[in-house]
Amino acid sequence: MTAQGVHVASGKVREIFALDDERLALVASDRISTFDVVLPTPIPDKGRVLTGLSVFWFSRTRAIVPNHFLGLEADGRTMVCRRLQMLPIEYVVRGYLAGSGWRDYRETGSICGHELPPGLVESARLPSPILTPATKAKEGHDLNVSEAEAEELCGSERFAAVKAASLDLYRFASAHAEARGIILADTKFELGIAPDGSLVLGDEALTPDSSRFWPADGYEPGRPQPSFDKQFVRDWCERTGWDKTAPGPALPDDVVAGTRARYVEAFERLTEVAFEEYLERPEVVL
Ligand code: Q0Z
Repeated sequence: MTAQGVHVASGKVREIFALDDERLALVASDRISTFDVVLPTPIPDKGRVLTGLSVFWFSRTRAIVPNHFLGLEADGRTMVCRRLQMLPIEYVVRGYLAGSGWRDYRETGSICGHELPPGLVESARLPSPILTPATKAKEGHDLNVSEAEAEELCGSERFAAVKAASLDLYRFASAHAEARGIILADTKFELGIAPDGSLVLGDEALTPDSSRFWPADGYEPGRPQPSFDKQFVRDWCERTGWDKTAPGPALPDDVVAGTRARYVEAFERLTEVAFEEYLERPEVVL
């Protein structure tokens, strides 16, 4: 037991504490992972940027779907939320061809049962956003499943509601981001069921750790796009010749500073709140 409650789970870069039977605290650290390895050097304020962005989106999307957000702690990195029964599937919405979606399309011409037009190139914008559910793997990568399989696992009524909510959230957020120079290529939602049986958006939402953010400036289909936030780190790691197995390399100061600046830039562009102001008054994002 700590001031923050009982530790119940760790992610790569986040921790969850139980405050009581109904409430959890989600704490975003400054750790950063790249090529699936957590690096030994933190990025100052990364956790506060991510928590601030989640809270910003939660406060602006609650009319699309209710969410688990209850409150933001004064540290800017801790979000208090309602405890939910999480669904066994995560809901990825893709507006562009990247990552496992690009790989599946190249190999089969479709993604999670969505037939796509032939001739699309890497990073191409899709004719319309698609939902590509994935099962949550404890270790390693999540497994894409068809909508039919997700429907089996969630129930068809529940699945229809989750699908509509996820696509609506993506359309809202990608339009907001694109108007501010950030392409939201894809994003992952985790939903759960509240004690009253209602569907609720949980976890973090529409952050650079749960999404692919690309700079709209310089977007060019036909090649991989640079990550808005992590590209400095990735490029530097590539140049060191690191074999991408743990432990990762310690980052030099200029790479840390450049990466922090990109997270802060994403925060400021999307929220239109000065990051310094968020640090003083985290509730300004609400
Ligand atoms: C989220 C995760 C993290 C490790 C469980 N509102 C909720 N109710 C019940 N469970 C969760 C939530 Cl958000 C829940 N995760 C993902 C987050 C560290 C794993 F910060 N696991």
